Amino acid sequence: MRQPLTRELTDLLERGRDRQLRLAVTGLSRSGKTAFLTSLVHQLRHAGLAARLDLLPAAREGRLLGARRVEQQDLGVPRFPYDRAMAALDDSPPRWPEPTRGISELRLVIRYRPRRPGWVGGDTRRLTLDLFDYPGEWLLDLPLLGHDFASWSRAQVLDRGERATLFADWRQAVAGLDPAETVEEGRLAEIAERYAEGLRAAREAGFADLQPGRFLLPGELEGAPVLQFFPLPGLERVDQARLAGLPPESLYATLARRFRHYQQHIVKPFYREHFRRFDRQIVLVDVLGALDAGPERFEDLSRALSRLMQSFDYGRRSLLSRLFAPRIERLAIAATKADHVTPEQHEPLTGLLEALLAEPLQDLRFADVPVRALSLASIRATEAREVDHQGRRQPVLRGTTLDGETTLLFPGEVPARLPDADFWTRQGFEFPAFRPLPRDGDTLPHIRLDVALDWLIGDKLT
Ligand SMILES: Nc1nc2c(ncn2[C@@H]2O[C@H](COP(=O)(O)OP(=O)(O)OP(=O)(O)O)[C@@H](O)[C@H]2O)c(=O)[nH]1
Ligand SMILES: [Mg+2]
Repeated sequence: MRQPLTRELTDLLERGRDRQLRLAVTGLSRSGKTAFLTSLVHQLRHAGLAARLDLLPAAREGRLLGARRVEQQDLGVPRFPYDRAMAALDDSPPRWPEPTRGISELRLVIRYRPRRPGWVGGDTRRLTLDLFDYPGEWLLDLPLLGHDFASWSRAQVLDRGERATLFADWRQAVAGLDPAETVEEGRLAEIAERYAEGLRAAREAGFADLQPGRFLLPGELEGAPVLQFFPLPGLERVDQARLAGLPPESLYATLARRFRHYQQHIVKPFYREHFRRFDRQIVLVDVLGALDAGPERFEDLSRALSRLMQSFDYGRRSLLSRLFAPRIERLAIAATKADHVTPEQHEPLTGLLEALLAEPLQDLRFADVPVRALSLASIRATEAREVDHQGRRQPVLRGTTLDGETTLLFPGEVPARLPDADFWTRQGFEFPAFRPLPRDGDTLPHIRLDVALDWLIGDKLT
């Protein structure tokens, strides 16, 4: 026990001396967390050399000397696969890093020269930055911690819109089940599998608000009974006292037990270990992807985000702070993949992000947590150009699609507010996914990653 204690103590001292930060990169599945982390590590490693970080004062002033990966804090957690991500980006043709399937960590030591060298410690300083990456699917288990089985079941609305179709098999399987009946083990596993299939189909169709996260990416839990539960529809019509009095072998009691086990033994440890304490946070949102996918998906993203931000809720009532007491000093919210639209659309994109997060932003302001909203591209995959269109200059993008076709296009206008019904009927968005640009030895091109870095760590580099 001595070793971890000593390490914790050193960490504490370093943190006290403002030389250590833990940054939480938060985002739903496919929001761009891994791309952000890869580019962040890459840019900081090449700071002072080829990296273009003009909007980060320490870099602009030539004081940022670079960064090195060092042994991370928790040796039991895999290391963030930076080299693998870079190898994919440098492949020919370049590829995006793989979707994340488990947790990983990385510790970066940044060297810089302070603006005013102190009396002790020479004229260079070090800032240790702890980062971690995980599958976005697991993030939505955080709001699940705030529920009991009955309220969670009620919160899963699966009988409307497109979800009704995606979950049709599961709905048929649970229809007519009585909470009081005893259901055989194999049958439970089968219904749970139908539920997992529904979740997978919904993810495939672009929905974001999907729980439980481990059903989508079970990792080492594949096939374990703890993953064999599902919400029970219609519980609101059953008397609470009757539910509470049902015998342990009843369907209701069995599912509720598994739900609690999932909360206590899977979700809680994950958050305790990785989100327990962090100083700064960036929330990444693929706003453009949701706009492209249409009103129902956009609505779904909005719901998922507000549930998520409620759990992080930076005020006193927060679920996370009640559970683990994190102390967050500042937050960035970023619309990712901004290179999917032409540069003059970046401002409305940030406006739309703020509209999407209006409620949590209000809470943050109230809790006096400094927030900054921006749009960025961690790894820019397009070039902005202009063409003559009917006698006018028209901004366009040039990029290469995943199947290798190089195109010029104007993807569309981003509404600066939450889109109304009219927008959805009028708007034509064209959003192919692009291949990363070949970098030919250059640093990874980005849009405003330096602004995000300045907000998140710049004050520690003065
Ligand atoms: N054009 C563009 N595409 C991006 C950018 N960042 C991410 N993407 C695209 O978004 C996809 C998902 O990005 P990831 O970084 O893997 O997302 P993630 O949040 O780590 O996703 P999970 O690991 O599944 O939770 C990538 O494969 C790219 O296609 C960007 O800066 N520009
Ligand atoms: Mg990832």
